[in-house]
Amino acid sequence: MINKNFDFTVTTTCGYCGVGCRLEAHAKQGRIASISPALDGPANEGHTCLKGRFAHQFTRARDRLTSPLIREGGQFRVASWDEALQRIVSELSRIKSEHGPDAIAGLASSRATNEDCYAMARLMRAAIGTNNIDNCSRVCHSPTSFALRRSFGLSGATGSFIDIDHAEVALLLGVNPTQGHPVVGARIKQAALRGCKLITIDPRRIELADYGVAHLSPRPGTNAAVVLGLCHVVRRDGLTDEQFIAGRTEGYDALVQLLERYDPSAVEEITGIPAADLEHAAHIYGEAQSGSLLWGLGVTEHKYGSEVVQLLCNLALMTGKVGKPGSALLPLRGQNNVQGSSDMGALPDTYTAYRHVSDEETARSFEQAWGVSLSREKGYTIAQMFDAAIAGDLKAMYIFGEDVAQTDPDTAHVTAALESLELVVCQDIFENETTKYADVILPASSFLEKSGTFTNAERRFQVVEAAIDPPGGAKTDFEILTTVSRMLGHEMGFQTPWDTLEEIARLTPAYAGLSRERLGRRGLQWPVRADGSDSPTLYDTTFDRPGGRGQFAALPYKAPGDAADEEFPLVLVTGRVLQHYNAGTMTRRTHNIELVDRDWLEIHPVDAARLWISEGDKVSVRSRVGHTELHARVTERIEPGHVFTSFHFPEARTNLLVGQSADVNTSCPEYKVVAVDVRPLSEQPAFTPALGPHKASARQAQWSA
Ligand SMILES: Nc1nc2c(c(=O)[nH]1)N[C@H]1C(S)=C(S)[C@@H](COP(=O)(O)OP(=O)(O)OC[C@H]3O[C@@H](n4cnc5c(=O)[nH]c(N)nc54)[C@H](O)[C@@H]3O)O[C@H]1N2
Ligand SMILES: Nc1nc2c(c(=O)[nH]1)N[C@H]1C(S)=C(S)[C@@H](COP(=O)(O)OP(=O)(O)OC[C@H]3O[C@@H](n4cnc5c(=O)[nH]c(N)nc54)[C@H](O)[C@@H]3O)O[C@H]1N2
Ligand code: SF4
Ligand SMILES: [Mo]
Repeated sequence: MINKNFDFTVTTTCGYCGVGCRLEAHAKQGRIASISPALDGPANEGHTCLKGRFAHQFTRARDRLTSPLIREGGQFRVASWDEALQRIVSELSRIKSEHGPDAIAGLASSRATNEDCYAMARLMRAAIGTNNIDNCSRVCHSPTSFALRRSFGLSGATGSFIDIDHAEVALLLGVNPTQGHPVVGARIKQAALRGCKLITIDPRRIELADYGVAHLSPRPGTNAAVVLGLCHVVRRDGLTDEQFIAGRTEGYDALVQLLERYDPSAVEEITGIPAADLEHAAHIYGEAQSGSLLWGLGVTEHKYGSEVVQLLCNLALMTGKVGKPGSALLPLRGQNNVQGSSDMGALPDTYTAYRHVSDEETARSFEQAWGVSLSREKGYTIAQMFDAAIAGDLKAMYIFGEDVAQTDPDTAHVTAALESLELVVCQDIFENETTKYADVILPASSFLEKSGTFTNAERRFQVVEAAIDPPGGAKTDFEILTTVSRMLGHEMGFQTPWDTLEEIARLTPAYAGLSRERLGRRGLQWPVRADGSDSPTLYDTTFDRPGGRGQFAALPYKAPGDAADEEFPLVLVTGRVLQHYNAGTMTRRTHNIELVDRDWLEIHPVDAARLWISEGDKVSVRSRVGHTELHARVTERIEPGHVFTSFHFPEARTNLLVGQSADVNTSCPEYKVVAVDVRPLSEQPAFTPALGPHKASARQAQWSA
């Protein structure tokens, strides 16, 4: 408990995005009075964005969950903790004995701490006895994790944000940092103003394009061709680092053969990027002594997202731009702790530090520590959980801090799955779209009300310190998860999150040197060795693969899972805006709502004119799987033929439009390519002209795999 009689300040870590800004939270009489940036925060160096600094009023929103709720006769009623937990434990025990442990699944929250996520994974593995545990990295950067492990060995950025300051060139593919990672966005702007050459590649003219030397605007879903084209030119024009290729890599010959097909004019056919622009960009990157690659969901949330990340790794390997200052590969991981929730083993196939559940030595070490026997079979991914629920094989889901009914693709499928379950438990700080399907709702704590660690997009473990108590009868996630486990008969033996951190370090060689004291104010980047030394730069001498070499991947371009046609002539891309955060539960309850009060549909003036749509009009948006209504914003930032919207407001129901297509290796949804038909609703003209198929789709169809 925090003493409310004193005003005090704690240094903590922001709970919104993966930048990991260090914050000073100033509390007065048990409420957050204000937040300011910590001047020594390594990722933010005295800066924050408007979310970290100002968006904290949600902590005391009137509709915060403050007591457990139980569904009875179709309605929720307030219940005591004892009753709610008893209900959960007796139902889980019944389902386990009737259908086996694999009829139960859990989701860990990438908004919560490493210690919470570790406890959640342990709850599922040890107390329930299943590997059915996943987190929202699945719908986000799981392709990055897969690809980096294949190409280089480890699932994390190869360097740090500070590499941007030392890079001669920064190439951004499918990432929009001034909205999604604003403090990194500002760092990139400053670097560009000091002379760093910026290349942006995005179907939208993102803000950073205005600071760059080249902006390429590919058709959505054609990144593979773009990157293969860049590699083609780099090789053709002798910009490769032959010594690096010979000394530190393998598999180059197969790539060279493949690259022949991707000359700039062939790439122009697929992507729509003028050949000369591609050549210009390839030369800027290839000729530089140092260069960093940054990417986001515009790469990963595609049918071949994981393959495109492997292709980006090719580009870095060919030019020797990895493992040295200024030459980093920086996937801008999304949530405050999505790197950490995955590192902690909240995944269906891996324990901490990505050690496979079938690895005998690892599994035995956890069996010994936890005193139970553990399954060697990998569990369900999120998408498989929903399919199994509909098929009747999955009976219960414990959903900790994830709003799947708003944020997962194909909302109708998700809600059908939730409806088929016998037990849905939601542990959240607010009611959301998913809690509508819950049987029991548990009131939990936000990042300002708990302690532990988050791991940012630089692999940096940083301390989180409570500034205030959870409101009313809400409890910390850590207390709830350890209690449920105890009631199920598995005592974890943790008094505080710091005991959990100690266990994580003890059972994970890659995190062996972690402790609260060593993390101090600046944190440590994994691997953290037993002596406490850490690793800001990976692969400076060898890669983390058998044999120590980086792996080239010869992967051709293949057409995306969806494409525009006569019935659905526009391609919808979805993403985020600066003012709101994912499901929006928190930012919609702050003053940010006065800045942006809805999800807008961005449309190019040419398309708007042809469809008789004006700024602010209400429009109908229909895809192959669903339909919704949005307000139009006419802007030249988007290319003709494409439309864009965000997914922060439940009223917009953006994910009704997204189908089941997903990354071939990781099942990350293809949120970024959805063929749609858009029509005006207000002041409907007598005749509504349909837009003919965009040229892009015809060309893409020729390249279909
Ligand atoms: N303000 C705010 N910040 C956030 C979040 C938030 O909701 N709000 N969410 C956090 C989370 S969870 C995440 S994962 C990150 C995501 O951060 P980003 O990765 O930056 O996410 P997006 O804006 O979804 O997509 C990035 C860009 O990809 C482009 N794109 C789409 N398709 C393609 C394509 O085929 N090729 C190319 N080259 N580009 C394409 C889009 O136009 C968009 O500009 O942000 C985090 N930060
Ligand atoms: N169309 C479309 N859909 C998308 C995307 C896209 O680009 N386009 N992006 C996808 C991506 S990258 C992601 S990561 C997902 C994100 O999707 P989600 O993970 O569902 O979204 P969040 O809003 O980050 O958080 C989910 C829930 O956690 C709760 N919460 C926050 N902090 C805590 C805490 O400390 N404890 C507990 N118990 N609960 C907490 C919030 O109230 C919220 O209900 O959305 C995906 N959905
Ligand atoms: S940039 Fe990200 S981590 Fe930093 S204050 Fe903003 S939301 Fe928080
Ligand atoms: Mo994300």
